Amino acid sequence: QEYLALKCKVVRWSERAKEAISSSGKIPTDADVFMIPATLRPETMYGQTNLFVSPGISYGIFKVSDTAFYLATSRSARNMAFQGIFPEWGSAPKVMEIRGSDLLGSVVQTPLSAKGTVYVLPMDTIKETKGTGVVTSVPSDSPDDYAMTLELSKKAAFYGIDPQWVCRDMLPIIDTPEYGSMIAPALIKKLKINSPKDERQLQEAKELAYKTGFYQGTMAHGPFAGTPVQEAKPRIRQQLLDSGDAFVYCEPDGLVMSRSG
Ligand code: ZZB
Repeated sequence: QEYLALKCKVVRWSERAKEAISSSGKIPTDADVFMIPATLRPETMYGQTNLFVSPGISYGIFKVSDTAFYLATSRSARNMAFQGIFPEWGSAPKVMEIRGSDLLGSVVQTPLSAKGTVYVLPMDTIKETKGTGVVTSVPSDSPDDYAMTLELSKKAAFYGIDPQWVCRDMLPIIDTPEYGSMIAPALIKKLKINSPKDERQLQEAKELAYKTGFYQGTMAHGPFAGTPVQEAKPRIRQQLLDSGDAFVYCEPDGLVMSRSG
């Protein structure tokens, strides 16, 4: 599987993260730390509204240079080490670990997004064995993200977050003949999905959203508005690579995943 790994620079740490980082003494105060979501949908990046981490996952912070650090799962960093992402081939220099629960409420930049910066929120269904364990939320186009956004806005106290961190305004990013320009909310309604735990229906919704968006979608936002998604997608991906806001992250299926995960 080939993902695009997006570099989301932290602009403000949560109180707990700030404390953990400063007491570790491992990250220079003038260095940038980037949270790294892995995505298959670069064409939806305009509509990012939040960043999701799993409260139960322990993330690593890895040194790329004296002034740049990446935050992702250790499993994904080990894979990155063999893809020329860190200076020394085969090694991912971990400087510290931090729990997802300590990251909630931090603020990060989200490249290409209309919002510019977004809050970090919890998503319990993130799998440690896939991607980087960090997920960028696009509730207009991802049924999982929409279901989680609804859940968080209903139960902020239960999740231990400030309700104001949950972004409620979605942008139309992709237009489709069948589901309009808000495909995720349309599918959640159609398939009667009530919770982020409705795994089977969410899987079905995700597959439908992928297919419909890619084969029938037209961009409704940004410089490629009016262009078919099939054409715009590789161009937006390339734009993110050229600007240095993203890099390619590949995940070998099966073998390496089960060995290191
Ligand atoms: C932004 C985005 C926008 C995504 C969208 C999807 C959609 P897949 O298909 O199962 O391989 N993701 C990435 N890592 C994880 C993880 N560890 N646990 C749970 N979800 C994860 O899933 C790849 C997609 O699932 C990724 O692409 C990411 O969300 C999320 F409009 O990035 B995506 C119809 C889907 N639309």
